[in-house]
Amino acid sequence: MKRTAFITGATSGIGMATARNLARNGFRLIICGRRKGRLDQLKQELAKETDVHTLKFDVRDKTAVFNAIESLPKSFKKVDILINNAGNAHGLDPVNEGSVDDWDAMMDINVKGLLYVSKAIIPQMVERKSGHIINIGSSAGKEVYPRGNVYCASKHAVIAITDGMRIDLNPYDIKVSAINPGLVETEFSEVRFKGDPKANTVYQGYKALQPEDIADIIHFTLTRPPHVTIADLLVFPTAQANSVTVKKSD
Ligand code: NDP
Ligand code: 8X3
Repeated sequence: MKRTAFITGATSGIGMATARNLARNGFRLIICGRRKGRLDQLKQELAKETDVHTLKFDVRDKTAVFNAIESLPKSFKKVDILINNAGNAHGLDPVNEGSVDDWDAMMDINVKGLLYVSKAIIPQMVERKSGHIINIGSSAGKEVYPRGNVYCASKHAVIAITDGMRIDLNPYDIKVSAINPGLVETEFSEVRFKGDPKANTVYQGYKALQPEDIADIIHFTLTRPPHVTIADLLVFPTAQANSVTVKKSD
């Protein structure tokens, strides 16, 4: 029977590539984001391959999260897979110059948003004693780099929450995985730099990971046998050795 995957942040980057990959590979999809036009367009594209339902909500809005998930039609109520992917960096400033609004956005979206969505979906997995949660962390959750401060903190939190979920959900046979990418070429830097042209330079001079690379890894993670859980995976582009060491051509 086809499994149903709930993907947050499916309107762009890693989430969108994952939706495409999973549709191709026979998963049913619930795709989420704030940009309704993009959700509708993606649904139209993927409906040729699988059943797709869209949910428009901001993960920061607790009520909206619970209402959206409660509103799922009967045929989409059973969620087998939760991919907590929605998130971004906002700003790249030293902590003494950082914007409080940026800090709020990162903690509210990357950490609390992930918790709200998880809170709404985990009970049915517990009841059924099955399910798979994949949280998209980051290499920024493994180390702290200059000016990364609060983004790194939010991703360290994602990894800690993932470990906590794996422990607490262990009695219920629920798999919990963290996938932690290094540099992936998406809209991530456009958001981080708020439209500043320096966003364009982040992926220049080397071959960054592509969102499809992460989608492949997510598909691999979801298709291991029942006794195998990918607990925590770190992936870099070959040109990258850690957050600050990237081999670039001149
Ligand atoms: P994109 O900016 O391309 O995509 C981000 C997605 O998150 C969009 O679909 C966006 O949808 C959604 N999103 C952002 N804020 C909210 C919100 N408040 N409520 C609901 N959805 C939201 O970036 P990526 O694909 O790169 O990022 C996906 C994840 O991967 C993030 O968690 C990011 O931290 C992580 N990551 C990215 C890396 C990179 O180098 N690109 C490396 C490591 C991790 P919408 O705007 O429609 O709401
Ligand atoms: C995104 C990768 O290096 O910008 O999580 O933090 S990085």
